[in-house]
Amino acid sequence: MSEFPTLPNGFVLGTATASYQVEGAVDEDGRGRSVWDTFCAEPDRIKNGETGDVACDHYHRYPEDVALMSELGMDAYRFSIAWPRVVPDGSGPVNPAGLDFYDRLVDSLLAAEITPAATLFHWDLPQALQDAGGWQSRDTAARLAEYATVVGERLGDRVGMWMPINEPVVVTMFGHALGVHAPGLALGFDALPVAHHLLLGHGLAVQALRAAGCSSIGIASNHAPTWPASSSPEDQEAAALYDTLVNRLFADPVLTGAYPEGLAEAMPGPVEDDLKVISSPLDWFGINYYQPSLVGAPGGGGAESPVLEGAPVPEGLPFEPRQLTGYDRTDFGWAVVPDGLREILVTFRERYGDALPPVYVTESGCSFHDVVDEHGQVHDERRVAYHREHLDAVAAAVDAGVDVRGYFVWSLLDNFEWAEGFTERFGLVHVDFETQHRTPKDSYRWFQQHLATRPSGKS
Ligand code: PNW
Repeated sequence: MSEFPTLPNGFVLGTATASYQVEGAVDEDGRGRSVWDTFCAEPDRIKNGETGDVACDHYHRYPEDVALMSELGMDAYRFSIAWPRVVPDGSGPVNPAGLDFYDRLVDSLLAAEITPAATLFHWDLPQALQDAGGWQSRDTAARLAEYATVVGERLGDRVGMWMPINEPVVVTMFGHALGVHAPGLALGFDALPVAHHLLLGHGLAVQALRAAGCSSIGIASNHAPTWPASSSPEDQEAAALYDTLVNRLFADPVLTGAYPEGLAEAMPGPVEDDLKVISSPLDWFGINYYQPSLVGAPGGGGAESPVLEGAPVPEGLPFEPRQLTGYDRTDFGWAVVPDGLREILVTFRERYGDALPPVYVTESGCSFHDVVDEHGQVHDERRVAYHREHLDAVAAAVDAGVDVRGYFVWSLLDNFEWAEGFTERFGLVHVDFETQHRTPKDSYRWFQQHLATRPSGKS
């Protein structure tokens, strides 16, 4: 098997999942409904009509999954807490059984010497809050902070890293502008207030976690280098606008306390005081990376993006996502561009300078339609190459002066991939969704072998 990249001492390696994608048990122990339960029950939303009702049954099988992590030997595990398990109606009474589940999970991770890294909101908003306006309503930000207090007070003494929100840009774009994720709203540019409320929720939750005594607080925000389709001024301008909307709209307020030029006016104002909350200091900044975006001016033909595949590309946009050609692709159709990870890390360092705290790659991964062969093996050498090359890209960013502290593989397990259902498999561990049998893939073995011989042991 191929050589393992050289990473700084103490570099954290971890795996990642999210509650709705792995837990199942949606009606158990007092869990309330989430927007994803509702969305999956609507016709034609999810490939093959699949749902997260059972998913990986992780709610019941977490001891087996923690044992798999323990044998893998990684330092950390990033999971998300299901808001509707802990606060079934999104505000008001707390469900003790929901908190107990995460308490057990955290304790078993610690017993296995794995650092728990918790996300508070990885998209499963309580349906009751959606009924009250969801992220279109400013109140939802305050509800997130209340829930953060509840969780922080219970788990703050044991969780090693905290992230209030996963990928605000995907919630805004996919959930509210395009309508391909829950809650399925296709508001176009009218989705911009959602971005502000998510950011405000992030800031208020950061403050709530700190007040509850939690340490090491960050964010998991997806970012991608944005490449103009050509050197024409029209394509450059379109790409710059896209970069502003998908990268800077979320990172600028958090890291600099200001919206990119022209965007503050689009937000439900006045935003000045909110920006002070949104820019509450972070201990680290998490970047989820999958692939670069190629963007041109509208009307260039080929208005198609692998990222938006299956989604209608709305008419009248001032930019046009294009197909990136000339790269290998995953079975999901996403381009494999390891150097894009180095580029976005270096861009963040250049763009934000000392305002950028230490960085973690909070997600990186690839979907292949893996099958278990007759010997019970999964030979996913393309995933081995993917992670080796992306870790090499991290090492190159470190050499270029970016303070990158860790890398989380998306994902530990094959799981419910949102609108794609169970078709896309990102795991280091194969899951048979009929039997729930777990099969470690060759990529799992590759990490395991390296980790077993790591000179410094666990970091
Ligand atoms: C992330 N894009 O979502 C999420 O955090 C995970 O829950 C998800 O399973 C994983 O990536 C793989 O999709 C993304 O279009 C969804 O650029 C879409 C994009 C990026 C990340």
